[in-house]
Amino acid sequence: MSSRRVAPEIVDAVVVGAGFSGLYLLHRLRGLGFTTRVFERGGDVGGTWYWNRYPGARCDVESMQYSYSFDEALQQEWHWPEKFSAQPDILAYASHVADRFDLRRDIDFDTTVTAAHLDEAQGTWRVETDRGESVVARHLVMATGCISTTQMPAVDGLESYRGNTYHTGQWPHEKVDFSGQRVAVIGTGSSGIQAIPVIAEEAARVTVFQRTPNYSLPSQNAPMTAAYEDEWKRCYRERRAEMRYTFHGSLKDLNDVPARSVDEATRHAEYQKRWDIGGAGYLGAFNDLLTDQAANDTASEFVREKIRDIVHDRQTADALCPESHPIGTKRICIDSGYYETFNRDNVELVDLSDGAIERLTADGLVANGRAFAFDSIVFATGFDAMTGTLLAVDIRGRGGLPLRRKWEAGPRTYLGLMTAEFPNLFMITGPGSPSVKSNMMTSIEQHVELVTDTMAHMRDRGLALIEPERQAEDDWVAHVQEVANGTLFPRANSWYMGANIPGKPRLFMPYIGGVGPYRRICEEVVAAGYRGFRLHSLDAAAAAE
Ligand code: N01
Repeated sequence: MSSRRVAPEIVDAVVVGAGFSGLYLLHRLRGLGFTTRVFERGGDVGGTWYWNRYPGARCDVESMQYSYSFDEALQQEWHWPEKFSAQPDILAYASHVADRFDLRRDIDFDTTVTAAHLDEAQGTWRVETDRGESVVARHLVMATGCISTTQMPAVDGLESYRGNTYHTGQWPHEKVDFSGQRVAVIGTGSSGIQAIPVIAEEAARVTVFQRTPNYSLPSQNAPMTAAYEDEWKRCYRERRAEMRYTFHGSLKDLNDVPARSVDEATRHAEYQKRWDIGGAGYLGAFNDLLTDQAANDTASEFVREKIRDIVHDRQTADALCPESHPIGTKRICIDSGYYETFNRDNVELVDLSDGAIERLTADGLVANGRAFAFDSIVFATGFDAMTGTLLAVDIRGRGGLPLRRKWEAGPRTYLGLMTAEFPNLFMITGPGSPSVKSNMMTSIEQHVELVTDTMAHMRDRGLALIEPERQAEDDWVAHVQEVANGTLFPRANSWYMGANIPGKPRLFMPYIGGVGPYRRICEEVVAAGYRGFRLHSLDAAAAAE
């Protein structure tokens, strides 16, 4: 037996993640002639849609807009059955894309990237996986998604509970049958709000534990009509081009006047119209809802009135009415029959605003001093968003600097794309980019194209390394916070602010300056010869040390 060490394979790019970012990256990199390895911790493609299989999981961006635009034939041939797509349909789409472009052959599934260390002398990244493989890459692209590391609350007695536990973000692949069961759902964010109505139809009893009430708007979901689909497909080219420069990366009807520039009846009619249409377009009713508290109050109060109209029990309705944050400053929820579910005999709301889940017991839990028995407990308790997945990998840049240490006080990036001291490490929809404050598909395509074009640019000019200048990064970090501070967003204890994770630095992580304006900034940066980035050959890098 030989003890000779086998040199690790060298590729142009390692991509981490085979969700919508990773799939498009692989397709583009291949087209440009770059050798690529993709590592994916899931058993198949789909990313967030692979993991989030909980009952009722559905996208809250309209199907015709939540899809790739890069291939005309693909967007013409795919049929979405509903206005808002259910998780199985989106996963089927991801799978179709993987088949259509023959992507799976370059993806290692069930493989977690554990470490990535920069080799400064070689200008490469050594990437390690939990399968013991080591790959050397000229570029490392983290396509790990923004909401992919689940968060379990630190509750005493978790191990002692003998029933079934589930997290919405790590749902089993086989059908979970709640028939006849007493089920607890902890958490009332987007996931809980989608799951609760569906679970309530099946289970004997559902008890919802709510720490903070959320605003939820009806999706008014409906089957796709041929006329609507045809119209979109006919206009796809122009509409996609327009979407790229809109504020949210999607086409929404924005009413560009302040809320209090119209009288109360007109305002009410505008809210009602948008409530009836359904979806997040409600927040486009007026142009100052997220910057002016008094304007926001009018939109918040309209939804509270709706809750009180829908929910029969007065005490439950009051408990469901959000008061502690302005509407839209936590991710708005979009539901199918959420508030109506509390009129069912088998559903109970437990308000934790003055209490807490104290501990889990062998047969249930104790909350607000009361003991409950459950067959199953569903944790809809969210994610360590935006940074959790990046920091779970032991990433080390120049001088062995761990990314975790560099980001101790919060993520620092230039354009949400790169971070100084970590050359050739790209993040798709990273912190400091519009990411979760946009139609993710639009933002993913923009970043994938920017990263792959940049790699081609470097190759054509014989440049080995790219990294942000420290000053450009400092200025961008300050700009991201300045823009956020001009809005109502910092007033909410949201995961945008890192507030859901104990000890996480508190700052607004996504860029709220808008998808269109952000894209223009990126275009200007590139046109100005990658302003704010240092592009250089390996020799120049070594000489600069
Ligand atoms: O997670 P969340 P999510 N005791 O963090 C509660 C996207 N998404 O999975 O608000 C009791 O929003 C917590 O309470 P509080 C979307 O971007 C999209 O629902 O912190 N409760 C909160 O109610 C979304 O925003 C779609 O006080 C506890 C809930 O758990 C993001 O994913 C669908 C607790 C967590 O809500 C995350 O949504 C689903 C505790 N110890 C998700 N700890 C669509 O496209 C936490 N909570 C539609």
